[in-house]
This record gives sequence, C-alpha cells and structure tokens, in this order.
Amino acid sequence: MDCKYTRGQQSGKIQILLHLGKAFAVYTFKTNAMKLKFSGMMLISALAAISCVSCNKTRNQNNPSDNWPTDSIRTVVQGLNFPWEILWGPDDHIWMTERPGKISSIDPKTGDILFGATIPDVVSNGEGGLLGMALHPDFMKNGFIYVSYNYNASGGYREKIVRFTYSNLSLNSPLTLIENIPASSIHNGSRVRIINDGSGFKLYFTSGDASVSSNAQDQDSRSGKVMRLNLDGSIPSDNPIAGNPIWTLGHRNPQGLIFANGFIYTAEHGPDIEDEVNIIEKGRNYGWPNVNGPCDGGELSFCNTNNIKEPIWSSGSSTIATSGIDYYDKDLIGGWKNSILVATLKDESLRQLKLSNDHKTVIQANTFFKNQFGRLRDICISPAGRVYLCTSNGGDADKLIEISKLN
Ligand SMILES: [Ca+2]
Ligand SMILES: [Ca+2]
Repeated sequence: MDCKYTRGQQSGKIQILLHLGKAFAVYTFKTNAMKLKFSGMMLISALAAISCVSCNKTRNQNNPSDNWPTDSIRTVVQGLNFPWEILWGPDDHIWMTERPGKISSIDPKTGDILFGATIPDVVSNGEGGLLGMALHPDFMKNGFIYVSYNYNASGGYREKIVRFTYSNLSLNSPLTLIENIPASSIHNGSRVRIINDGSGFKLYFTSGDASVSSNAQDQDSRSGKVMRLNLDGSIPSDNPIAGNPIWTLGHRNPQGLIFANGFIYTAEHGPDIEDEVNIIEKGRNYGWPNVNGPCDGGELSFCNTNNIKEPIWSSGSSTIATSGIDYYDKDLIGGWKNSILVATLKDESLRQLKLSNDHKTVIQANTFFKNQFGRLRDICISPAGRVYLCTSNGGDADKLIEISKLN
C-alpha cells in the first residue's frame, strides 16, 4: 500500500471512500456470485485503507522513517524567480507562488515540479505581482486555491483575491472574491490564510498601505488592513463593521500571517525602526502610521484614545524586514519548539521567536543562517517537522531550501 501521498486520519477516510467507490463502480451490476467477490473487495479495500491510516499515523509522529534526509540542510529546487508563498498542501506537496505569476506544486523529497501554471493577468511591478496563496481545507475534494495578486485596472494598479479550481492539472473557473484593493510597487501585504476562528472557516488576508500611510487608519480604505471574508467572498455578519471586510486596521505592510495556539499572529515591516509581530484581535488598531512598535513617548495619547494593540515583539531602533512566518511545534528540531519562525529579507536570516507557555509573549529571540542564503521571503513546515525556506534574491537564482537538522 503506497501511503506516500496520503496523510492523517482524514486522508484515510477519503481513501476508504475512494476504494468503496471504485468497488461499487466495477461490481454493482454483477451477479450474486460477483456480489460475494464485491464484499471481499470491500473488506480488502477497507483493510488496506485502515492500514494506510495506521502507517500515516506513524509518519505523522514527527519521526520520519523513510530514506528522506533527516540530518541535513539541502537545496530542494533552484532556479526560481522570486518565490513568495510556500505552503505544505494536504496532498503532501509544497505549493508555491512566484511573483511574476506562476503557481507550482513540488515533490518535497525529489524537488520534481509536479504542476505549473501561470496566471495571465498578474502584473509584476516592483514588489507587486503574484503574492499570497492558501488552499481550501477540502482541497483534495474541491481543488480550491485562493491567491492574492496585483493587476492593472482602469483606476490603476490594484490587488485582488481570486479563487481558482485546480483540476486535470490546470487552474480553472477563476472567481474574484474581492478586488480594487489599492496596490503599489511597495507595501502590498497580501499574505492569505484560511482560519477556523470559532465561526467556521474564514478567509483572512493582509493589505499594505500601498505607499499612502494615512489610509491605514481610514476604515473606508482597504489599505493597511487585516481583512476577513467568508470563503465565497461574502462579508461575515460578525465583522467589526457591518458590510466591511476590515478585521483590524493600522498596518503598514504585513507579510506574515499564521494561526496557531488559538491566536492569529502577523509580522509586518516597520519603516526604519520597529518591525513588529502582533497578535490580531477583532476590531483593534495596530497603530501605523501614528505608532511604531510599543506605545511610548509622544505616541501615548494616540494609543490611549484609539484602542491600540501593542506588538508582542518589535525590532527596536533598526529593522530586519520581517516577511513570512510559521509556528513550529515539532520535535525534529527540538530547540525550535513553541517558536514563531520569521523569514527576514534585509537581515538575510531566519529569526526564532520563542514563545511563553501561554503563547502571548516572546521570551527569547535567536538568529540563524545569517547571510547564508541571502534574503528569505517565506517559510513552511512539514508534518514531520522539516522546515522549508524560500529565498528572494532574484536573477532566476532563488532556491527552496530544506532544513531537517541544525548544524
Ligand atoms: Ca503596530
Ligand atoms: Ca513606539
């Protein structure tokens, strides 16, 4: 039984359905004698599927047992062009966007590109282009892929979220969920996540201030926000402002977004001081451009009157350019357990932010791989605990790197 492309109990259940479906398809029209055979096939199929669940469980216990490296740092794919989002899909492939407009899926073990397609109306301008991506929780059934990208509209350079349906090795049926978000050659935010926040699965995504900093404080502008939609693009009835996709305001350029420990964490770029990691709370104001990092000095009066939520970590008097983040809770790299991992661009490093037991504060910060790979844009983590990084150096020389052990 090949379990390579299945994972966890949910996949096991799907496998059972697939087997039964196949048996029904083949044998339902047969005679009584064949019905016996059908029952036998059902049993064999069910047993095979159960055994698959069993071996998947083994594999998911952070203890990889195949010949996949567990003791190295290696390049999985090279020759990439500004990869922006990397995520571990429910099909156990790494799904990736590249800024000029390409979506790929990658076999993380071999580096083989299993699928690639380019979205035709992506316009890459400076830091803009095809940016964030998320897969629907039932991706294996419905093939829904959500992407955030920049395009040219009649009013100028804009950003939108589009849902594609992945089927027959192509992206089909584009459905625009939200559009006309202001965009710029800098500060486009655009990280996308699907999060079950207690009201079912919602689409969360970030926007940058698109070079107009005052828009981040304007609740009628979609710039400089964390926004929240239903998965069909409609606005949830329990958003802070009726009929408005805005969940929080006062963000400069949030390029990190993750849900862990019951919290939504963001990372965002500061100007020349105070990159931030925040915990996102409904309706709160995160300060930009009136407040940088924690509330202090001349910021205090604004903080006191504007429901400001201070960051749980900030970079102080300089910046490192925080981009994609993920939360590490695996055993494979034990020193990273209970940490937010942050890809940094300017600092050309991975930053580990060790969390407190209640996950609300950062108790230690450590730097890894300084100047080793160049600028880092994003991170994803496999169920076995391997960490993947993508670089952002350009020149068709970007890489997907696998970390399974620290030196
Ligand atoms: Ca802030
Ligand atoms: Ca401050």
